[in-house]
Amino acid sequence: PGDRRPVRYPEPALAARAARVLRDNDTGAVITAAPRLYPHMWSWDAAFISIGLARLDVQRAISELQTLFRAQWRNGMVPHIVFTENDAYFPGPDRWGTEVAHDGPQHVRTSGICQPPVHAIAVQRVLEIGRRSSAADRADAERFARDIWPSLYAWHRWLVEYRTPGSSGLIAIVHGWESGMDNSPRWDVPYAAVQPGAGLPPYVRKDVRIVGDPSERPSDREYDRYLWLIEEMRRAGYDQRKIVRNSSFLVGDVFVTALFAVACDVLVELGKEFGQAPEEIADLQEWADNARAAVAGSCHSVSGMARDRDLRANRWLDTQTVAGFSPLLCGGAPDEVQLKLLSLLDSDRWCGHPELLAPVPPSVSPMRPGFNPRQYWRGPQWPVVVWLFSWAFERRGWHERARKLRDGGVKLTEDGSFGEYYEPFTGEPLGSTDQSWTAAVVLDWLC
Ligand code: 9YW
Repeated sequence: PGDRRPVRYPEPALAARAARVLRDNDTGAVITAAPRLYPHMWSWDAAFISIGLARLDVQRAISELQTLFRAQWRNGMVPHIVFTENDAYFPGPDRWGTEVAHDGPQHVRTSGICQPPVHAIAVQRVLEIGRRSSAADRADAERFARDIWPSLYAWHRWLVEYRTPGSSGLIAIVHGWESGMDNSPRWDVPYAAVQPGAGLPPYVRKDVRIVGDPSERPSDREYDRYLWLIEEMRRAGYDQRKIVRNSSFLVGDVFVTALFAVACDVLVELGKEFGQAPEEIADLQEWADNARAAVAGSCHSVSGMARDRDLRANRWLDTQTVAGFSPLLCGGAPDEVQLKLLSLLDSDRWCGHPELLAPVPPSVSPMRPGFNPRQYWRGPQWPVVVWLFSWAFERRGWHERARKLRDGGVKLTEDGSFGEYYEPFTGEPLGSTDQSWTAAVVLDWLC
């Protein structure tokens, strides 16, 4: 189809625009995830944002992560949203009502669930960039990496302590939002079992008023279920044990588990470097091994694709999405499985699909029934997902593969709109534009 978009920015101009997006989304206190649609701080967005920011201002990158971790709950959970004063987003802090939580943070309002644990990866990246910058940046980044390590350890420990129920070893999520891939078809089967109760308080969505075409967003039926799960948690006082025991949604998330494994590896590296407690480093090593084994253990015997597990219904979820490539992020699967996954990733079912504008993985294969090129996590390409695979491949020594993904990511985003997600055949930016994490990963690719 070719690139039918009106403009293509050369790299220096694209980087300048990306920097501008981050500056414009800065409220002074936080960099919001997107200007209108997401006027708060999101947990995994903040991690990616700090990576992009480090290219511009190491101090600012550090303070972004510090702001997020100041909202860490006393039990160790890093909440998925830290709310600003802006009330243009629903569900806001009143709907979450996390004041009832015994372990909640003080002085700041947050949601009551979490998001993928990519923060250690961000801290290490900020450190690397800080070290290549001025002497002052180097010293600050090193101090920061040392000081934040115990909070990162507490966050990882929370995931193990509260979120590894059952024998699969996968990290469990209690809401699709915790996966970061909100309405992915990965969750269709477990969500079908969520029955919103009569006691669901009425609500009015705000997202569909901002995104012009509501068909690019989750449906109202999906939102009822999202809101019902929040209602269940609020009624349980955000007590994790109760939630994991009773909530209508409990799924072992293979993508989160893979990211957790590799983030634990990173924390081990940082821990050794900065002389953190040996027992804690040993914990992280064990958690990484267990998580890696859980990811490998989820792989389908024929396709090799990694699978989520519905922990309520006790069955594997076979829906094939980009999360099926999780073993490539963290390693640990047998060589033949890995090779199978790499050739699948290259094939016309994924990055090699002849009609893709940019050869990077869509959220769902264009060959799968149910693939929708315009709808959120049901088909579009997401630059942050590309960044994660590219980063992981670089770390694994697959430089050529990492470079190809990076080049594909730049091609996808060179229209300079910094879309939240992209239509894979036309490259049309969808959802929000000037999305901070898109600008951030582009900056990391270009600088
Ligand atoms: C929502 C902010 C967030 C991301 C999620 C993404 C979307 C928010 O936006 O969720 O209200 O649906 O799915 O991963 O963190 O960018």
